Amino acid sequence: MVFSFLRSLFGSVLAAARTSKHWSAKTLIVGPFEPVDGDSVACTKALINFLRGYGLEAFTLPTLSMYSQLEWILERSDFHPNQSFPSNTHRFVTDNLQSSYDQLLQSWRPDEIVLVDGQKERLGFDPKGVKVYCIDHHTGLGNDNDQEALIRKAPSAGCILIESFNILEPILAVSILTDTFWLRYNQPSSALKSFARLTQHGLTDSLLAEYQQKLMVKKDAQILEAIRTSDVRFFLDGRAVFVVLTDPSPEIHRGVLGELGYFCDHICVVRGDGYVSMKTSSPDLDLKSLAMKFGGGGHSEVAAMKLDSSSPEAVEQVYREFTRLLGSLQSLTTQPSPGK
Ligand SMILES: [Mn+2]
Repeated sequence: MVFSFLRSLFGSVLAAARTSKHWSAKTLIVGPFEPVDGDSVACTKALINFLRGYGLEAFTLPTLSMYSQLEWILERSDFHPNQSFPSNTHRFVTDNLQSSYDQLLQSWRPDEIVLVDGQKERLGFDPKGVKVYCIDHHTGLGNDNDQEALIRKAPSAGCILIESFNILEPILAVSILTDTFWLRYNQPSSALKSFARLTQHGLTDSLLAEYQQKLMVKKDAQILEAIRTSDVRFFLDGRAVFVVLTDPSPEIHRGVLGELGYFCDHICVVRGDGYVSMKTSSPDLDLKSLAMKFGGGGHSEVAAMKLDSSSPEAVEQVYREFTRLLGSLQSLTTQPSPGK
């Protein structure tokens, strides 16, 4: 008893010494109510491990949703014993965050709630007077570093835990892989620096291989089959693709977009029922105005429309407009530089 009190006291001081933040004796760690992703879940787990390592009390709440490829990260012991779950479950989800929180308060009141990978409006429940501290890398409203938040640009919230709080739990590899799409987007070289720190503190090849295996999304054979049997036209050296699906299923449509998004920068997929969605990674393209010609809308980088019919004529008209738009992009990028 005395020992655990001393451990807790010294833990608090030690933890504070290694970071700019004073950690509370009792902390509830949560991600935003949505999205629940590999960044928010891995950060939650890392902070629980870190604080408990200093003898402090730390728990999390169940989430509104959980992807099956992420549910291995949290364990029963990450939740307060008083939090009730159906006995046959290994999925720690709830359909009411407020009632889960209220249930927790009946037996354990945190000194502080730490929200990782989101800001206060994404807490998703009334904290009932408990102070909330946010750690986030979404800097839409600017940076922040005070008693209530550390918000700054970073590849993932996990990178802020690593760089600013010296939290080097190997599980943070999941945060980095998720938010950089396996080191392809969102400041990948800066993410690599954070990754390197994890490898110096216990992240081994076998651990990383295990994480990656667990994060793998099972391939739906129907999606690969749809790509194999559809009218798929690649152009622009394979960087652009136009697909005509016969299937009207939105699930297949979304799956095909996701799959081809791995290989192509510019995608247009026509669904069996005439719904068309388009996506580009180029800021120089305006897909919205193309969609508007067909009565649709969206954003310049993601847009959609619904054709009156998916007749071959209507589809070919979309194909012509899409390739023409991309042709304008190509002439932009292949223009000879001055002096040549
Ligand atoms: Mn994130």
